[in-house]
Amino acid sequence: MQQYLRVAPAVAAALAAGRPVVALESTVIAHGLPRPANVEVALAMQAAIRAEGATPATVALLDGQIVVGLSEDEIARLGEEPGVWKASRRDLAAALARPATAATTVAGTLACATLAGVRVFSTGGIGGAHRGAASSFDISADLPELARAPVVTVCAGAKAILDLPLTLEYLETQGVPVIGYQTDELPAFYTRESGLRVPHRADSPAEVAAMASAQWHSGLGGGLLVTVPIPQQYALPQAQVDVAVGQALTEAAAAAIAGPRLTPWLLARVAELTGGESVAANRALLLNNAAVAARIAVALVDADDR
Ligand code: PSU
Ligand code: MN
Repeated sequence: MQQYLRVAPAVAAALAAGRPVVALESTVIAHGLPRPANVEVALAMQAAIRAEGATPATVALLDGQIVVGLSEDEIARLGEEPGVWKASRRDLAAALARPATAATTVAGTLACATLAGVRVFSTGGIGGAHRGAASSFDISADLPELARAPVVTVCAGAKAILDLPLTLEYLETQGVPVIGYQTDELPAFYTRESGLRVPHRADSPAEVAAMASAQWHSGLGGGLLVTVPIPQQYALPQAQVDVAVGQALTEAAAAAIAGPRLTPWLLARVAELTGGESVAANRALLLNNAAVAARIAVALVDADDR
């Protein structure tokens, strides 16, 4: 396994000492945000995690290895190199063998975090069941991986490009506890509300840590999903999001965009249609999620010490 896994010294030291660590994905760097905001935000997320007393561990595949804990130079490389793969779980072995430079999705990052023993992960929005999934079967590998990996994933819900009720149904089928953070509703990324109730709620990092401890120390295993609403002042107007999402979906269907290209295509189109405001919103929720995840990681260590 050592051949394929490289854990950065700072991350390895924190894990060995039982100190808090937060994993970060890299698809947002390579495919989710425009340059140069991508690298700036990636570094700011790491800083936000450090400010809460935890160690950041950004994940990607470089030169035939899973790297858990990218350096600043490696983050810049991911943000600038052309042809970086978008790696879900099914792409990891191929990227290692080739080798290909690969950014990891939520599913890919969860699989790699599990190998390294990282228990908390922060992202922006998870993948989910696409609209029309009942016939296309396009359900992100993020959902089964959230069930499988023994990790707390912190996100801002899922974008309205997806079928959110179907996404919640699938998470229920897979046995993933979906926990609203200081909310009873599933947040919808750019907006704080979706009109959909989440099954569980936690109002503090300690409450999330207590649920995770119960799940893992009881032997139930698997992951938990914490959904954090975007900070109010950065939320986009619902109508603006609805119009942009509607237009992006219509255009994607007309252009027959499907498979792994679909999510990045829709995200880029919605970003174009909503202008710079969507990038500011994306940045704000990514930093907020990173800070909440770090507080949860700290609370988990405290729970272990008791
Ligand atoms: N949703 C977002 N932003 C993102 C993604 C999803 O709002 O950057 C990325 C994540 O890396 C997620 C991936 O894991 O897209 C899902 O892709 P797919 O639907 O092809 O599984
Ligand atoms: Mn898909």
